[in-house]
Amino acid sequence: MDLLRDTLRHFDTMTMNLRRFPPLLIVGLSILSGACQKDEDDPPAPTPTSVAVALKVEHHMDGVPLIFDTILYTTAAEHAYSVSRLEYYLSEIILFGAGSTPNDTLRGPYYVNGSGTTSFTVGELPAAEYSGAALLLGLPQELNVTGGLPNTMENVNMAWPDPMGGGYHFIKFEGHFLDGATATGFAMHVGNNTYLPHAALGQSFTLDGRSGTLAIRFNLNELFRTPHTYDLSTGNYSMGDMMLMGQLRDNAFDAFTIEYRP
Ligand SMILES: [Cu+2]
Repeated sequence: MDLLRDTLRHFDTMTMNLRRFPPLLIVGLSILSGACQKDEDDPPAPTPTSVAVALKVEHHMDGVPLIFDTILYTTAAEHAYSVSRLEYYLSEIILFGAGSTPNDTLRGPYYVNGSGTTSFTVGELPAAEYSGAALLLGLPQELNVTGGLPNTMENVNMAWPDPMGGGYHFIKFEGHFLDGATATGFAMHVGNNTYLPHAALGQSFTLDGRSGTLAIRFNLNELFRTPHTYDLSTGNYSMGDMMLMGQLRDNAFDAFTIEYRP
């Protein structure tokens, strides 16, 4: 009985409240509920809109993974070589949309150390199809000035000397190669905006809604070939040498590939 009385009282209050509503508002409410009704007939919205993506950089020589300090690899000019240091920046990674997918850009810069930091958080990217990517091996012009990056230990160690133009090394790639029977050191250092390497990554990929890893693979053998066959025996120290830095810049164009692993 009490329940019934409560319900009746509640109903009464509702009618009272309704009576107090201005007529216009009631008309408005009816239109709104009508609109809701119509929405239910529409097809459901597509589900995945963005995907949590981790960026990972991998290093290899024609498919053989990079192992430091071991003469295990061969340049196009037939020099056996090892790697003792690999540090560089990646920036302005443009993911090219396919079809109606817009381009997306991971600006970075990402400081990569082959024996240290190779993974990065990039957050969410639109779930869609992509036709490939492009990137800078180094820094965009506006950051490549002395003091252009935060004064972390890594960045300070990557500084390019002011007398040589300032800014930062784009890459430090060092090791040893066999010149005849003699193991000789090499240092491939590149800096200066003129020698900033641009790379094109032609592989298409799909972010299908499952979170995963966007892998950028750097084939270091490519730095020694196409279009220039780089000869370590006549150019084992590139820093400040316009011809050698120009060769490394050009050769880097096809040194990277990209793939997505859900
Ligand atoms: Cu240097």
